[in-house]
Formats: sequence, C-alpha cells, structure tokens
Amino acid sequence: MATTLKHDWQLAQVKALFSLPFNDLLFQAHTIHRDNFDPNQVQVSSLLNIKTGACPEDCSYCSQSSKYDTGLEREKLMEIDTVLAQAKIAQKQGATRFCMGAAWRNPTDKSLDKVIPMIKKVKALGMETCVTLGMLTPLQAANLKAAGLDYYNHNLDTSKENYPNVITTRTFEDRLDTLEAVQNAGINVCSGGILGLGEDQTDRASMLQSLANLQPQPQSVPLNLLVPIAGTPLANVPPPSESEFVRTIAVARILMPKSVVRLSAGRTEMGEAMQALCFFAGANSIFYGEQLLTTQNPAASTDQALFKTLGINTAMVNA
Ligand code: SAM
Ligand code: DTB
Ligand code: SF4
Repeated sequence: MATTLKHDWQLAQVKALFSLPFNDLLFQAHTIHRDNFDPNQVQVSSLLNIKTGACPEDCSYCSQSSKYDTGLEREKLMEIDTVLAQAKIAQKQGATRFCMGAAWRNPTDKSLDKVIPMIKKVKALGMETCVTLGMLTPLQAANLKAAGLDYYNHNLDTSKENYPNVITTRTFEDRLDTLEAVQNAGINVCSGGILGLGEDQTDRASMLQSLANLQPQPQSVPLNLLVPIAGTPLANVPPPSESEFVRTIAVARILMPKSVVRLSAGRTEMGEAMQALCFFAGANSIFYGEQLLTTQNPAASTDQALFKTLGINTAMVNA
C-alpha cells in the first residue's frame, strides 16, 4: 500500500491521535510501520562526544552547559586519531552509523575545518556519518555536504510553546533556520526531541506536528527520554509514564511514516518489554554502545541479547 506524506497536520488532529485508546493507536502505528519498513529491522548508530562541556547555551537539560555546575570536566576538540579509533570500535561492534557531537552553540569556520577530515575518514571506513555541532550557516552546511556528510542532527527538542521555558539563549526559529540550511544543502536531517522536560501532551503533539510539517520530513527522528543530570534545572522533573512515551513513538510513526524513528537516550531506564513495545509502535533505530555523549547507554552485549530475544536484525535501514 502506497503511503502518502501529509505536511499540513493540524494540532487537533495530532492530539486526537494521542487520545486514541492505546491498543487502537498501537495497531494503527504498527500497520503503517509494516507498510513502510521491515518490522524486524533496526538501524544502529554509535555516538561520540568530540568536544565536551563549556557550552555557552543554557539548555536546562544538558550536562554540558556552562551555566550549571554538573561536575563535568571540559575537554577540547578530540584528535582525529582518537575519533577514528572509536569509530573502528563502533563498527566492529556492529554500528552502521557514527554520530559525532560537539558542545558548541555553533562551529567556527576554523573548528569546522577540523571536523571535516573526521567525517571523511569515518566515511572511508564504510560507515554512514552524522554530526551535531549546533547552528550552521548555509555556507557551512554546503561545506559539510561537500565533505560527504550523510546526516546532520539538530533537534527541535520540545514544542515552540515550551521552548522558552527550556532554553533562553536561542529560539525555536533559530533551530528551524539551521534545519532549512541543512535541507537546502542536500544533507539528510536528523531531528527529534526530548520527553520529560516538564512538557504536557499538547507540547508533545505540537513538537511532532512541527517535525511532520517540515518539507521534506526529517529522514531520522530521535526521541529521547530525558537523562536527568544533577545540577541542571530539570534534574528532578518526573518522567512521563511508559505508556505516554510509547504513545509518542506511535504518533511519530503515524505522522512520519517513512522516517526512521530512533528510540534514543534513556534506554538504561527501560526494560525489555518497554523497548519491545517501542519497536512495535514504530521505533526502528537505537543508539548503540556503552556511552551516549556524557552519560551511559546499555552495553552492546545487552542490546545484542535484546535483539536476539526479539528476532531483530540490524542491517541498514533506509528511510
Ligand atoms: N550542541 C549541539 C546542539 O545542542 O544542537 C549538539 C549537541 S547536543 C548535546 C545534542 C542533543 O542531545 C540535544 O539537542 C538534546 O536533544 C540531546 N540531549 C542533551 N542532553 C540530554 C539529556 N540530558 N537527556 C536527553 N537528551 C539530551
Ligand atoms: C539525540 O537525539 N540524542 C543524542 C544525539 N542526538 C546527539 C544525545 C543524547 C544525549 C544524552 C545525554 C548525554 O549523554 O549527555
Ligand atoms: Fe550546548 Fe547542545 Fe548542551 Fe545545549 S544541548 S547546552 S547547545 S551542548
């Protein structure tokens, strides 16, 4: 069955999906998932923080913001050989994409010149490449495209209504501008958000509406459960319920039927049944390997056991 993509989702329509009985929502999402993907295939990406801490932004969830005392030690941009060694380990463990993150508001042209050879070398290993470096100018995006970059991660993180409650040093519009620069350069967009920032269901619906109404829709949509960081303003916010997290994945799958939806940060807090439900609802990608950026992720061996139990293959998944 051919799926047509819709880019004029109204908030009321998205909220109506959230309000469906859980089983009806999951059945609809899983049906759409099956129409567009092999339901037993999950893409695996590994992450590396190539520049740690001392970020001038005030994102109230982040361990790397200079505005909060999180006890994180700052580190300057990593040497290319260290990056490459980590990429090789990730590849050996079975990752097909390598994502490099930097705690920057935006890269300077000088720092971008140091990241570009990293992208080229990782790509030469035969891995897909992704970087997340903050805001980009159109020219910087074009330079990343010329370097062969496959994906740029830049999350909307929360709804435009909730954005000023979470981040004050930039606007939701700034985020959209960078996404536009990345799209115009012809790089695949990876954009999603975080659940558990004190947002309500309307915010979650509004964030997914903004993502789904992008043209084209993001090829990759990471949905993170907040990893609470001591010292940040959101350290003690209660998490959404498990069913609400699964609902959000299911609505993302319905709104963006051809996007790869990633069950991202927060999996150390999720058991086997919860993750299985997320895959059923339409998640078909994870972060893989012991470390996210500054926090822990399940061990690769734990995830391999999970995949075996669930009969999941980890070949490349294309949006
Ligand atoms: N500085 C760049 C930026 O913010 O775009 C790139 C790195 S930043 C750490 C990448 C993403 O990590 C954020 O957009 C956010 O979605 C996610 N993130 C950061 N801290 C998190 C946390 N404590 N829990 C879950 N996700 C988090
Ligand atoms: C995304 O959506 N999640 C990743 C990646 N994109 C860059 C980051 C998760 C960070 C979790 C907290 C940490 O490790 O610092
Ligand atoms: Fe900086 Fe990114 Fe963390 Fe915000 S999320 S403080 S921009 S590293």
